[in-house]
Amino acid sequence: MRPAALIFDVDGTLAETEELHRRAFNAAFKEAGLNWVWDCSSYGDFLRTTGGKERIAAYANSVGTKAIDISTLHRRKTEIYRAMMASTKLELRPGVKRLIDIAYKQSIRMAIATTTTRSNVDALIAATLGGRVENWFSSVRCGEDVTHKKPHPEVYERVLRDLSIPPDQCWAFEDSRMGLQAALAAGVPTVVTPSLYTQTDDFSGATLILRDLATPYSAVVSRGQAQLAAVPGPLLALL
Ligand code: XBP
Ligand code: MG
Repeated sequence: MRPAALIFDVDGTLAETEELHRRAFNAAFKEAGLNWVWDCSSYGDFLRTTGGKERIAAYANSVGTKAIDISTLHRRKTEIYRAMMASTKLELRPGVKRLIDIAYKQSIRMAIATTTTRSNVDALIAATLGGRVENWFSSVRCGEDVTHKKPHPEVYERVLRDLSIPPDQCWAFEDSRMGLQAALAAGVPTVVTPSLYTQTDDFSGATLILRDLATPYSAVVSRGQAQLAAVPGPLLALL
């Protein structure tokens, strides 16, 4: 069925941003005099705590550090992330730009449902699609807009309310189990493109699991389930 709206997650779905986030967290920790280093092998587990502030709080708790100002530390991480974004030639994942262009031409509405900080989204869109995020997406809901972050469906519920479109007429695009759970709990059928840190997540319930949005016949195996999908051609020009 032709969708009435496309709802995109940001980190891992529009672009492979998590390495930039990880480096920004580490730089902020160093500046603050903390001897914390989040390496690649642990960061996948840390991502199960969605939201940067929540992730810092969970880590501080796990290592028994009490006296830190999480808001200030996270604000600095966000500044560093934005500076890194400006100096890195980050690209959208394969097929994303084409899909957005097709949806734009066909007047299919587009939205963003993310746990990340709004200014990170502004920076990513300016660096990749160009211009302001509102030029492309008619609803943009971020970490600041919700009380409960993914896997809670709140961010999707807010987007659906903005769009006034029933969930089953939308398609969500996610890269992680946490994101998939949020979209499904809001009733939105979901296409998953696993990213760097989510290759082994369990994507039960996804409508499609694809290597990316450009590659047809992409077989993706996640926790024992394999799907061979022939769809892309950016999602067969939205059917
Ligand atoms: C992924 C996240 C974010 C980022 C860090 O968000 O969980 O927390 O890792 O961003 P999504 P902040 O996949 O929903 O876009 O530090 O700004 O939270
Ligand atoms: Mg994501």
